[in-house]
Amino acid sequence: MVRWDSLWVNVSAATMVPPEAAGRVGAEADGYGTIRDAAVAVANGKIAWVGPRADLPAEEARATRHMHDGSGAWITPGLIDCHTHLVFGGDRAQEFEMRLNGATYEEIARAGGGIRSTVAATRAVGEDQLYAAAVPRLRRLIAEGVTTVEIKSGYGLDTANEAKMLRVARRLGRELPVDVATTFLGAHALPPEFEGRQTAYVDLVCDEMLPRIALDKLADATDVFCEKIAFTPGETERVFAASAKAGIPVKLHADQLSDLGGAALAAKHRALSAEHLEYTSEAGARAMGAAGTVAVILPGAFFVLREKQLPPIDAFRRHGVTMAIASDCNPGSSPVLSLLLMLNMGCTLFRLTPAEALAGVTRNAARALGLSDRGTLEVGKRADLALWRIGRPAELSYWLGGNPCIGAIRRGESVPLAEAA
Ligand code: DI6
Ligand code: FE
Repeated sequence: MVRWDSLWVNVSAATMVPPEAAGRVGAEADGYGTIRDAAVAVANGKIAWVGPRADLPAEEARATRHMHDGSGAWITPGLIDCHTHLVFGGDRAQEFEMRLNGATYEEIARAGGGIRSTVAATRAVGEDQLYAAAVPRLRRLIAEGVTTVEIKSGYGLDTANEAKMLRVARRLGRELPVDVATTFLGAHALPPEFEGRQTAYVDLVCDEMLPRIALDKLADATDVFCEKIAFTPGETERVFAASAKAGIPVKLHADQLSDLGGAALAAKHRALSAEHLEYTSEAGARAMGAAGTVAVILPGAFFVLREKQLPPIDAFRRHGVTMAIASDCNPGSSPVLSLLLMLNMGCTLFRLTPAEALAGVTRNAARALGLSDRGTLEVGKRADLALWRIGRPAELSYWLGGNPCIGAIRRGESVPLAEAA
């Protein structure tokens, strides 16, 4: 008999197992995999048992080290924010103000502002300062039950500064109670010193940055911003080839501002995910469905940029594309510090159902990161849990503002939320 470390009772569980698997674990096929009057047990950092409390094996339950009375709380998988740029220097509140005075995002980017101004601010600070600036942002996410977060580079744009950003991201994962998945986004923007020499910059990304970052094991994935104001599909393929050579999986910022066929390109290269996707075509959605490439939708950037073009959610549904939602936390297009707010915006702006939205920050976000050990409440998965003072799971998408998270567990250990706030 395995001795359980912790057991939660008097809880309702949104296991987030997909409807087709719900019966197997005694859950409802309601999109949340609900188990009412549930019990969840943890041993050695993993989920050891989950099911209706009435079925709890008596001997293990008695021998459990710590019993927790959930007092009617809901328990879900720990949330996963699978797309952020939350390590950066400075902020862009000033550009926010410029936009409100009439300038467009593209105009600001072409005038050397936008991403480039954050590049200057990121290059200008040392590792400790960059770390200190990121900590409070990450704590805000942790306080909402986030137990895994992805963090991209992309504001360094030279080998030393890209590596600096990724080291800061790794350090956040070591020092804060959250798992950090890192993504190398050297092909985010053309740095000013390469003006007019874009091919030479892509050479640097492929021939110097990627091998160095792979050698130092700084990146779990490689991403590219494929867009008219950034990198072409051809350049994207070069970076993908270099990443494949380094043994690093790929992701893509695709079809955010125009349709360059980014979704199909990501699918062709078996990318873990394609992200943004406002301009993705039916054919792009079909290709993603066939390849199993996850669609990461980012309502924060859509909202902040006041986009009109909606991502093709119905096409994603028709073609069986797995959909995730993320904060895209970045200083330009998505200064977002709340993943729960993204659930609301995913529903309100993109017409996701609340169940789709919650799957988008649990099971499907895990897939977008290639992590098969988390994202649902199932025996053998990591004991990453969030506890909520809510009456039903739809509340996680319903409120704007406020935070009903009353507890989080990561690898079976309690996460201090008060400190995290
Ligand atoms: N798409 C975005 O929305 C962000 N990056 C990207 O590739 C914008 C990043 C920024 O403006 O700083
Ligand atoms: Fe992004």
